[in-house]
Amino acid sequence: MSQMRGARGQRGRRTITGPPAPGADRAPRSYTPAMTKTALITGITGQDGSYLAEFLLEQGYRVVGMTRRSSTLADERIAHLAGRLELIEGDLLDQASLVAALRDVGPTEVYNLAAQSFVPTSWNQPVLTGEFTGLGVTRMLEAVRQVDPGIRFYQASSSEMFGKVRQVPQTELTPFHPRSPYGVAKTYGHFLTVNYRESYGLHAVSGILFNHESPRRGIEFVSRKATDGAARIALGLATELPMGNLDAERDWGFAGDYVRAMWLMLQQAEASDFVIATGVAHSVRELCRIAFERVGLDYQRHVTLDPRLHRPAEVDHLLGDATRARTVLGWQPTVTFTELIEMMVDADVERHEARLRGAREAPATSRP
Ligand code: NDP
Ligand code: GDR
Repeated sequence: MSQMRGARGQRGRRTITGPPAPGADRAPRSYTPAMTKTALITGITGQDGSYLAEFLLEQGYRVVGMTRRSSTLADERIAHLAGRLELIEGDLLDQASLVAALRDVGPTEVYNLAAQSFVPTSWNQPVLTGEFTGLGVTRMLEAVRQVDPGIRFYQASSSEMFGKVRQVPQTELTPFHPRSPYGVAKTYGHFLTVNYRESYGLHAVSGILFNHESPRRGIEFVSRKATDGAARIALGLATELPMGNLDAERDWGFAGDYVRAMWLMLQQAEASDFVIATGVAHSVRELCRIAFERVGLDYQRHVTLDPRLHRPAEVDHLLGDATRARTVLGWQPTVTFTELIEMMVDADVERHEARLRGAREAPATSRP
């Protein structure tokens, strides 16, 4: 792991080094290079940060990722971008670090992806979620306003803001009714972004993205939990998978498609907000069925119900209408739900098999 930590330069800036990461998979499609542009991405170590960095590098951008200080490394998703990506330290809790990062980097575009993004954690840590996911947006927007109001700003907003939905499908005009401290914090961040656009004329956009997944999705989210669970059970590493509400429905897409939409939003002459979704909803039950079928198993024999995984207030059904993105941005998804889940199962099987091979091939004297 230590070789992933790159040499530190001035003010905590570093360039990562290290081997390609697993899942350096689907290359984004090419657009006209934008040689002079610099993008600063907060949340670079997350799922979306890694796909967005790949996409922007391919467009010819200079890409700088903001990371927070940690005693352990979280570079796994971006290790394959070694030598092409710069990193700078900063934390959404620390206003001065954001101002300094913007001054040092001089970005033309800021993508604010950093957040406490796991909904169940937001009930356990509501104040921290508000600080990161809500007030963090204010700190970033203030930093933009102070350092260079010409910077274009993208805010990672969420379909969780629709919560207890007022209409189906949801569009940019659907009223919000968030159902978790996470959803409430994102709603605050959304309105703050709109407000800074209206108050100060910032080119600030809020992308209202529905669930998007990939082999790099965090293991605690339901899609990855199901694909990893199916892979482990198929390889004899487990026998059952405890799950929560199987009837919840989501509009799931592929993360690689969704980061392209983020970029397209910032290329528009006028800043405005967009819903990004596939327009097709599936249940968690269906997700489990497809994941287990991929490895030749029947989910009903392995998925068990654990009431402790139910949420205090559930979002039952989300379905997005991305007509505006399709007509204004020319955006549309390229990966179907089944293709997405199968891609994730295959990646999890491959990962576990590689680990098992490694364990078998390790010398008998080796210690854990
Ligand atoms: P992840 O949870 O994978 O990544 C979150 C990122 O935020 C990580 O890089 C994390 O860093 C960073 N972060 C958390 N707290 C701080 C902090 N205080 N200061 C600096 N960085 C911090 O999320 P995704 O990539 O899936 O999502 C990206 C964004 O999009 C999030 O804001 C999420 O809420 C939003 N979103 C996601 C959707 C999805 O379906 N994926 C849908 C709609 C919105 P570290 O590695 O140090 O923890
Ligand atoms: P979500 O994603 O809350 O929609 O937020 P998640 O994958 O956690 O849950 C989706 C649905 O699945 C149900 N579910 C389970 N969820 C988890 N995590 N674990 C389980 O065992 C389980 N069983 C059933 C949930 O109840 C829920 O209805 C994601 C995050 O990426 C947010 O940051 C983002 O804003 C939204 O998507 C859009």
